[in-house]
Amino acid sequence: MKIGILCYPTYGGSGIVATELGMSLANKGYEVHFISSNLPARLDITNPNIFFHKVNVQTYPLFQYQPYDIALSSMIYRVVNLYKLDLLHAHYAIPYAYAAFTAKQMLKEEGKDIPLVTTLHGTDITLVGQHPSYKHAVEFSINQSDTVTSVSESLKADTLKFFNIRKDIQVITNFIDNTEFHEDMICQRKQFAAADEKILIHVSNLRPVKRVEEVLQIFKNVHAKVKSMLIIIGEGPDMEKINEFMEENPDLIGKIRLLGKVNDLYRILQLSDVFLLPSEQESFGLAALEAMAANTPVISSNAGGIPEVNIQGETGYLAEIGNVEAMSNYTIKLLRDEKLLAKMKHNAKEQAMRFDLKNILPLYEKMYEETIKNF
Ligand code: GMT
Repeated sequence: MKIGILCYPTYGGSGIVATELGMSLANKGYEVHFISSNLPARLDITNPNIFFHKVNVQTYPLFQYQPYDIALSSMIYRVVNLYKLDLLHAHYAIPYAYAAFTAKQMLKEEGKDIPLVTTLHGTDITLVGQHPSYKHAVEFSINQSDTVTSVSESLKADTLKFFNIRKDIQVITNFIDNTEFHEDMICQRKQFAAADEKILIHVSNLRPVKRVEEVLQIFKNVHAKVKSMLIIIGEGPDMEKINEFMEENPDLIGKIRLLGKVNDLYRILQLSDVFLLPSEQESFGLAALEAMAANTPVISSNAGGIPEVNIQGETGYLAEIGNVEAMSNYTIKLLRDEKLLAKMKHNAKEQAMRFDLKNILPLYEKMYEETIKNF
């Protein structure tokens, strides 16, 4: 089967899910064509079954906004024709499902067509997709997709609540390739923390929904009770909030390490004791699953799909969105009790095994086969 994957080339979220899925399919012999604005962050382009097609936007002084979506649908149309693709898989509704629909219309002009699968990832439904500027186009392109999947039950419920959807939505959760977590990948703890210090970690795109100011406040509360340091991985608009916090709390400057965008994330996750995710919205929380795959329990909010991943009292603890005190107290309790911490580290890994690639990939393959069969 020849599959076209349309995705963002990002370091996290939908871009990572799309890339990991495409690479796993390529390893099984599928021919996979990535169509994106840049080479996706984790894509192994040396795999002979993987192709990358960069969307080139022709800039012109007349345009106040460059027409990316037109360039994208033209590229989709060209790649489908050139490589005789069997199926398109759009990751994130905006603009991918919409652009794929336009490409399908172009193909129909020539008496051709291609099945389209759209996977909803989160903010395309809960945040950006809700805006009146996009809402109708998002609803339209979901309804025009041949198959629609969502990464959690919670996101499926939100989609049905916020939009008028005529399609059945299949839940295929995000996944993790546990084989990528090797013992010999463990970094030296002493590179980051003293022997008696605990390590807290947060990984995100530092957008307002991630509530990084709460990560910092939780760390401050924990640090007052438990010898600890905080690692923050990622870049984004709320970076300034971190700088402001450090200016207001100079005694903590040496205890906060900002690592920016990191490629071999697992190496650092593996040496952490607790992962913080106080998000205001999270359709799934892939970052939490990645932490669990590295034996790291999660202290989180109970937003969206997080409770489907992080299990209260087993793989970590959850509190109401914004309840910094509860998240701080849970972290302190966990870090003070070595036995509990060891048990939760073990449980976190077991939970990650439930979401293992080998369990989820066959669901995607079956869904592709059924989509083509019913087309
Ligand atoms: O978290 C983000 O803001 C990025 C966003 C994306 O689409 O790239 O992530 C969403 O998709 C991820 C992969 O399916 C989910 O694990 C995240 O929970 C989801 N983010 C939100 O819902 C805020």
